Amino acid sequence: MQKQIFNELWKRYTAQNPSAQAIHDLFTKEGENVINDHVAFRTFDDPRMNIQILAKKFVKAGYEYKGEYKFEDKHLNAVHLEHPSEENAPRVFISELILSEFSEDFQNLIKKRINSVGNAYYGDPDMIYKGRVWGKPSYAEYETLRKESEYAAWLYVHGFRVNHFTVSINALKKYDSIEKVNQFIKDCGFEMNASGGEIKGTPEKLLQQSSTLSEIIKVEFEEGTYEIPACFYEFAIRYPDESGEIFSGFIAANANKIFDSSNFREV
Ligand code: OOG
Ligand code: NI
Repeated sequence: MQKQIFNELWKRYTAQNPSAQAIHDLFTKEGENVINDHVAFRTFDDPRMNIQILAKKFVKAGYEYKGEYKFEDKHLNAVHLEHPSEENAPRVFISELILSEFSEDFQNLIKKRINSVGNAYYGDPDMIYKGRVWGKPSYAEYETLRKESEYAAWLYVHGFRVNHFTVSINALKKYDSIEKVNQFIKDCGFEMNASGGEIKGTPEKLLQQSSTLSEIIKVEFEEGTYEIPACFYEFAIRYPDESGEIFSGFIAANANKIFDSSNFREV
């Protein structure tokens, strides 16, 4: 059951972000077996669509809540879920924006959009596939949101979809370090997110991560078509702790910089 969920999510993700498929296929051509370490979703903390609502589909498929994280400067809560028995089932990372911590105008703008949607979407376990459910975005609103939160602006335009898939470096043979993976990605012509350094984390912290910069795509706004960042691709390598068990959680300091992969940039 979980395989089908990730196939559906991958289809939508690569249709919008063909560079992820291209990178995946480059690894495959190198003889590598591409396995997903995790996927990530973003949402608002409104009870109609918060973390628990987005997690529904995965809980139904047998996933269990594992870790909890806080990002004070970004005004986010997050959790991660794991499947207890399915081999190679990707972890699922879900974050939510704490709306009450933003200006009144910001909150009103988001609430107006959320309220404009009928009951058809909220609470449906298939909400993870629905993308932006609140109608055509306004570029002026996108810019207003960006002043307070890049995350909010991204979510306002892209809605419920996987924000990134993550290649498990542990499952690669030839590209067995994050340095080798990053070099390969750059040699193939893709840009990496350098926020906080290209490599987030250390072997001592048991998790190292890197990511591409989000793909720039054309989006139709009320005011016309604009090019903005969509989704990125991540690479992660996990190390065993003293007892020999592979670390399975997330590291807030790393994650805080991974979020920046989808920040707005001029192209
Ligand atoms: C999630 C960022 C955090 C990780 O692996 O630490 C993350 C996001 O950008 O939505 O994916
Ligand atoms: Ni990630």
